[in-house]
Amino acid sequence: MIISWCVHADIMRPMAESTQRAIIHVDMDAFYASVECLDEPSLRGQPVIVGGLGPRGVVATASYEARVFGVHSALPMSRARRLCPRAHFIRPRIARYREKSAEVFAIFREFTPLVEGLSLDEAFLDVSGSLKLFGNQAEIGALIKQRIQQETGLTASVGLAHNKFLAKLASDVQKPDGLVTVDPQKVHAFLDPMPVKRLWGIGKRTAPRLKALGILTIGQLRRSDISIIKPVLGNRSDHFLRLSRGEDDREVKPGRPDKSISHEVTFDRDLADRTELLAELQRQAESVARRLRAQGLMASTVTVKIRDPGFHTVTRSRSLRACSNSTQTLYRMARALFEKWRESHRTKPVRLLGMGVSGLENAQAPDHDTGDRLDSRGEQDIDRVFDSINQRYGDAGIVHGQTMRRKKT
Ligand code: DCP
Ligand code: MG
Repeated sequence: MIISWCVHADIMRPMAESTQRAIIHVDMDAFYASVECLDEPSLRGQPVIVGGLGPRGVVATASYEARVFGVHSALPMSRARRLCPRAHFIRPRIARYREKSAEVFAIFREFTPLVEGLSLDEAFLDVSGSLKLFGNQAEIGALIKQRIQQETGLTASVGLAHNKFLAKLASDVQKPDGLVTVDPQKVHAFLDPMPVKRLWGIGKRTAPRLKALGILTIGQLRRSDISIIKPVLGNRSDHFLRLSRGEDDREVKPGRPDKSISHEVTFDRDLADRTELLAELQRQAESVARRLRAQGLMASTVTVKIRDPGFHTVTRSRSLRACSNSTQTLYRMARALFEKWRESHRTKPVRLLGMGVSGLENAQAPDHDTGDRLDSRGEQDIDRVFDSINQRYGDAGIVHGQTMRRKKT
């Protein structure tokens, strides 16, 4: 029995180990904005900016027509309005983006079970085992792009390479609607001219220190002696040298894009009132818990994020005794974390408040049925009623009492 399984596994093993892997990275173009243009055709070809519309909102994304004006993700919305006043400004509709994301991911899974979602609009695919079925890697890449376009009405940029690192860089170099292959023989030609900050982990702090050593490009890093870079890159020097040579042996790990779910809000004015802050936290717990339940998930850790008017941000996390997706259980933990912070910041106003969950697990896992649930039967029943009403009447159909109070004030 065991022997036959081994033989079978050998036959089934994708060509990965004998030859190189075939990795595809797909990233949707201006994702939120493109979905808005899809649903409202009059927006097509126009500058469209999606993000928070309040006085302190930030840009989630902008259509390529708006990017020409210098608008990009994470820019304060007030600045985006100055840069491109004639743009269409739209509040995000995450539920709708999730629907489109699910359509795109369903297409990925027709080509390979090895799909690793990184976010709603981005995934790695290992198609090493699919080559005989669908054609060579470039053909599969083109086919995926075509099917996304035909079936979802959206465009994607696709990178093809023999590892994740190169595939991800490749999908980015010809955006939007790009299709770029990194030839394994021409890895240095591809990487060498790129700035060092294209390497994962080299950011605003490290790049200037490398620059001081005369290292601006990946090529210059690749040719550097490890003793030169060690004072800056420390025990990660080897890792970065490997990346600079285009080496990366991480596998595509199939899994869901949501490793965490969170909700946060920047208030229009700083808020110091405890009741109002707790009401906001309750609303967030409700939204996060509902998303968990909708995806059949439970979380093991709750995180609260608090930013004060001086932009000092703290996050506080704690694990639950057992996984949960109950609004009240998540809220109780978030409230406890918040109250703990408040003990030492008694009257400090809050600029941003957020809560999130991580350590996500399938709610159907057997230990959850019989396990040590923190949520009472009654609370689970209430959640179910809320979910069904919200499904019929939209997200704000029904909210907990405390949330209601905040909405009225
Ligand atoms: N997003 C966000 N806040 C950010 C960055 C992104 O809310 N700071 C959201 C909006 C994006 C989506 O995530 O539409 C995907 O992020 P990408 O970085 O892939 O950006 P886009 O898909 O919008 O544009 P691109 O064409 O550059 O991929
Ligand atoms: Mg994208």
